[in-house]
Amino acid sequence: MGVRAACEAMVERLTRRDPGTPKIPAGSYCFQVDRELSTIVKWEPDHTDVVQGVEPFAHFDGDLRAWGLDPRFVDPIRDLLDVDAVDLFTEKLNVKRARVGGPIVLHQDYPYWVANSQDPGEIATAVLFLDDATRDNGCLEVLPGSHRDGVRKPGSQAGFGAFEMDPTCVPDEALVSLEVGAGSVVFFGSLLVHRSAPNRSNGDRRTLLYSYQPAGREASVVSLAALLGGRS
Ligand SMILES: O=C(O)CCC(=O)C(=O)O
Repeated sequence: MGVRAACEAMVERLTRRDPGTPKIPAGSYCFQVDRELSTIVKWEPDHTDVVQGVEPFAHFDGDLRAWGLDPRFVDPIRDLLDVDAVDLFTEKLNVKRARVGGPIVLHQDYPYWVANSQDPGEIATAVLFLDDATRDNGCLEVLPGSHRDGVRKPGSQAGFGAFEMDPTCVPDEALVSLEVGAGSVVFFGSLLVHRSAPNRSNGDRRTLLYSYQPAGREASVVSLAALLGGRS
């Protein structure tokens, strides 16, 4: 199955399910746990019937797992991590729907992964843009050089929101907007400071993110399953 079709099929499947759990606001997001599938669906906080994203899914979606093992992602990641072989650590789909897709707020990936990885410093991500990404539809914005400056101070929020950075600590003009065409892939490590703005356009702005670690380590779904009391 083509990659866009596989993503939309997964969203459709998850939208039809009723996992019987509440939608819980946490930080800037709204999460719903699906224990049976050991996954988390993110809903748009201002439109809680619209999916914002899903993470993880390679353990239940064979098509999307196969895409994540494509050498066009894996080979550059092996170089980036300087290892011979890598495995998936986690996967995320962001669908940022036309007009209603909200922001992904300023953050590094590192703090989100401290609790469930062997070493978040040894995880790197490939972002595949499924649509042209522009300032208007909420392209990725990155802080050049931030991957060399270590882990930033957490923001002042409590709970899950503490993983987010204080949005005022980086001036808007320091961020570079990655306006890239559909089919582009952006690779980065867990320390890069990044965000993306709401989608103000009439088209979706979807990204598929695969995060990798050196081979032989447990995928994040193992700790997630333990946490959720679901599959292991
Ligand atoms: O899709 C995006 O705009 C940002 C992706 C990202 O940084 C995330 O979901 O953590």
